[in-house]
Amino acid sequence: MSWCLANPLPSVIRPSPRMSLNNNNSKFNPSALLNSVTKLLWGQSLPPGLLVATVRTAWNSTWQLMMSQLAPSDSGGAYSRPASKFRLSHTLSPDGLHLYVGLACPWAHRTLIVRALKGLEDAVPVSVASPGLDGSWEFRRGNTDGIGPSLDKANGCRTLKEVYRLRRGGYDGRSTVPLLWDKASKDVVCNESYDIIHFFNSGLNSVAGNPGLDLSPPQLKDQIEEWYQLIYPNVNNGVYRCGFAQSQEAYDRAVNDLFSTLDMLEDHLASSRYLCGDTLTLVDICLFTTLIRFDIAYNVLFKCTKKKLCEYTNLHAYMRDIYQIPKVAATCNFAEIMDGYYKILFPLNPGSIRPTMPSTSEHQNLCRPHGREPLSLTLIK
Ligand SMILES: N[C@@H](CCC(=O)N[C@@H](CS)C(=O)NCC(=O)O)C(=O)O
Repeated sequence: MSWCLANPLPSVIRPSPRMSLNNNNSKFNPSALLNSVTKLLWGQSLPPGLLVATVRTAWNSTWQLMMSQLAPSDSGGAYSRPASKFRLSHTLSPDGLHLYVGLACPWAHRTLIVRALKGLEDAVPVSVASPGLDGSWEFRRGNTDGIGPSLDKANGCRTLKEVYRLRRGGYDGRSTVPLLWDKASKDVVCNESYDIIHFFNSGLNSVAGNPGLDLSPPQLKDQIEEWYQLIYPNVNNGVYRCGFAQSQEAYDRAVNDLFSTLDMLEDHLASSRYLCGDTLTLVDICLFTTLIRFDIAYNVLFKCTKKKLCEYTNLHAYMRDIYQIPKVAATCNFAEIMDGYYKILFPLNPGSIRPTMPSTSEHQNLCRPHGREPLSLTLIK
């Protein structure tokens, strides 16, 4: 399965190019084979009761097997996200850094936004990976201007796994984005988005185009941390806890945590322009990358169904406010996000059909006035 789960599909259940249902030239067509077998056994049509019962049993067991291997969970069926392996605890030289991202990924999206707001585009070049059919990240030539899928511009690798393996000492764990790479030492510097955004905010001011912007000012650090301790488990990871829950109880808990937090944020944002008052901070960026995916992916695919984000007046306006900050919209690639979720998270959407984009999430709609200026005494720089 894809990004955001533990491991890509094991090769035994990974469709080979010849087996792919999308491959018109394929010689092996599994659905035609299945059709022939059922016709042989039962004539023109299988009795519906038998068909459903058989497929239900087979699918349930396969689904449980896939989910238990791909999305680690506790004994109660609650998703438990593996910790990032490479954390950043020291300062780094600004030379030779390279960022790897995937555009569907909310964690990588944080790093792209902070990179853009701080003016680090020249100092930290980026390679954009795309999810392959087995969910692991690979590099393909893109055809978009701006930030779009690309080849690996730092190491010329074909897959992100190959990049991780280039590091001294090798690597055989999860190959996740975002990944900050150091060309000089040929090593992974960090693969935890929260560390990377803090570093981009304050560690590269000597090479930043916008060094005056501080998204984590000293007087707000404690508040930022308090908000993050609430938002990370209940919203950022909360949507994944809903989508990857493997029991009804785990899902119910996750969905309650998610929506009670969104309700609370909705109240808070009625009188506060950003989470920490008038100042845009890192924790707003962290919340934004989940909100912008909410109605187009999580509401449907992850069963975050109690409400759509567009039903929350303040949260939706807050999201539009951030979307309209110069350079932010250019980091949001809705086609990549929708493909990334609906086409790649196979166990949650086996038919791979990508639903229509809700109109409230379209660019023109996100550009309509948010009306939040009066809440703020000072404007962002
Ligand atoms: N805690 C990490 C999470 C990163 C993460 O889970 N990235 C996903 C994409 S959304 C990924 O690359 N998954 C690939 C895999 O699990 O093999 C962070 O915040 O940077």
